[in-house]
Amino acid sequence: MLELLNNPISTCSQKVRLTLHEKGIPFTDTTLNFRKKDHLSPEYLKLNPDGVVPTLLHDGRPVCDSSVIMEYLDEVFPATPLSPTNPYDRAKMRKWLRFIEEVPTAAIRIPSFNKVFVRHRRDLSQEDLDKDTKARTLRKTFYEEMGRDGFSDAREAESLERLRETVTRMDGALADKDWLCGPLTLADFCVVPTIDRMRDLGLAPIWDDLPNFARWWTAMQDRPAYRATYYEGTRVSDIYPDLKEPA
Ligand SMILES: N[C@@H](CCC(=O)N[C@@H](CS)C(=O)NCC(=O)O)C(=O)O
Repeated sequence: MLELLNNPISTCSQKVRLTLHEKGIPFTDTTLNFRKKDHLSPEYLKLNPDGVVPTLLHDGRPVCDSSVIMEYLDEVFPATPLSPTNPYDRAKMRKWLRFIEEVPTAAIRIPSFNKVFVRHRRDLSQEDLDKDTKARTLRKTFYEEMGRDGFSDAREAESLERLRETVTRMDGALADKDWLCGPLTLADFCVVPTIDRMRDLGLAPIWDDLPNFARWWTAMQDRPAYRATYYEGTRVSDIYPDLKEPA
């Protein structure tokens, strides 16, 4: 009944897997291979014209965009609710969702591509590089800017500043509660993949001085849904061993 077309290391996919596991909803986990460009195939583009993962198939009908999918799942499967019932509190949760999409989710792409994914473009001929860029439905200009050498130092610094702003804002919100909105909601799960990726890229020192944030992060990692989402092969350091910290 539910099939998630996704990729183990994709942060957007992880948001949805966290939600499915937390709510205890069974689903078929189908991997799209980025290297083989499964997500840009004509067949997949019919389901998701943006050519990105994840896409949820619910009884064969596609639902696209990770935050939309999270809210959809919470509406269609109301057991274990992850959204406040009161409209004002729900608006506050959605504000977090929008902020997370606009700021940290966009920001983490820069260090992720600079440190990890750009390596696949380094040895391409100019012709193949242009072909690879043109194939991107949603982010042609992003790939153009990245080129074969990655984003500039200024872009990297700006992204790190935005990530720092995110964890600082979270630390403030968590001063008087366990989760971002009080009870555990979609907002908490929405930001987890960015934080997990930060740690995987060696950026955890950014939150060294933020005790409320650190408490939230420890509690999140204790959840069975977190452990189910991050199986072996879901982190960039699982796939690119040079990213592993020396023992
Ligand atoms: N707004 C979309 C963005 C999805 C997105 O950017 N997915 C990335 C992986 S996290 C992707 O498929 N990238 C493929 C590519 O860059 O070619 C969502 O939240 O679902």
